[in-house]
Amino acid sequence: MPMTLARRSMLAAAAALATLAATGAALAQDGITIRMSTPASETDSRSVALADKFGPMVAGFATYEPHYNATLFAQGSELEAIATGDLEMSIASAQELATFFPEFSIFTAGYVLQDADHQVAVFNDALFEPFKAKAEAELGIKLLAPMYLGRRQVNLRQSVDELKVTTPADLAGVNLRMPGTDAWQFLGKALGANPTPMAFTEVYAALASGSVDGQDNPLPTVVDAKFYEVTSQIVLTSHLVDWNFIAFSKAVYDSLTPEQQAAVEAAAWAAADFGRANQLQKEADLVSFLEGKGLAIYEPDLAAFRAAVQDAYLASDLAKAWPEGLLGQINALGK
Ligand code: KDO
Repeated sequence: MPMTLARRSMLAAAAALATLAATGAALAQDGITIRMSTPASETDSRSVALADKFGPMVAGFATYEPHYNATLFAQGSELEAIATGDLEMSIASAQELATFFPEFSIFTAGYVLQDADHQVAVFNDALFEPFKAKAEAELGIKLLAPMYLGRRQVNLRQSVDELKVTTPADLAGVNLRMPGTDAWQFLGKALGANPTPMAFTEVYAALASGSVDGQDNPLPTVVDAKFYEVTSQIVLTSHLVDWNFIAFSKAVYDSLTPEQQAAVEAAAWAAADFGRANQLQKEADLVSFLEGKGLAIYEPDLAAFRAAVQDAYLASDLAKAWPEGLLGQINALGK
């Protein structure tokens, strides 16, 4: 459910207060501490990229302090924490931003973003400026760079003898874990499944116990989270070329010198580029690794999935929040 106007106004006021606090704090200290909260593990490509690139590049004036596996803030609560000055940075999703600003849901729609290059082109295009501006003005959050998460695939406990997925009709009745926000739940339904909202850190146990039939994530996540230990197949739907954003406190950013701000921007892009290259390489390498672990991996009828998912979005209330012509502009930046 998108956030009410009153709640968003409260957050904007909190962000303004955070600016004053951060300015004072930053001026009062030699260096600042940049706490980053993510549900991702320490070994996830995005976490490694931020630790190996972002941290060292801001070390002259800031201490980068990552918190993994949602140990500091629960998945989905990070943006509000940054807005209220309780956190400086997160690896945010368009789905989380869509809970504040419904128009962000266009970037969560299945089969819209085509690949990693398309993500970068969209993020850097003028069409994305209003989205960055809104996050800054209403949440006090700067979206510094896009992080490639990867092509999301359907990962199931059932063996292919029990369940072979060719079209969305084959997912009818399948209890598919999706992250908790409305945009994610809609995607699960558009795939034909029954979506169950659940935090990322609970997924392995739910698959192991059978309380869900499956989950959807890119292959690197299936490996990093060891979901392959408790599932039997991967259906290569590639239903969402998923991305996150390096979300950074505007209050802290505004308290920095121009040189420090430039360093933060450069560090964010260095991490995004490094992480993207690593994640793409992993996606190429991991099919054979997962087959070696005994999983069946196969392509469904992609045309059937694409048609069903795109039709569902175009007919949805989500699409009513999309600015006129924006989908065409996004498509024009792709291949
Ligand atoms: C997930 O919960 O499945 C998801 O992939 C959603 C993403 O937006 C992102 O939060 C991701 O989890 C975490 O970074 C863990 O990889």
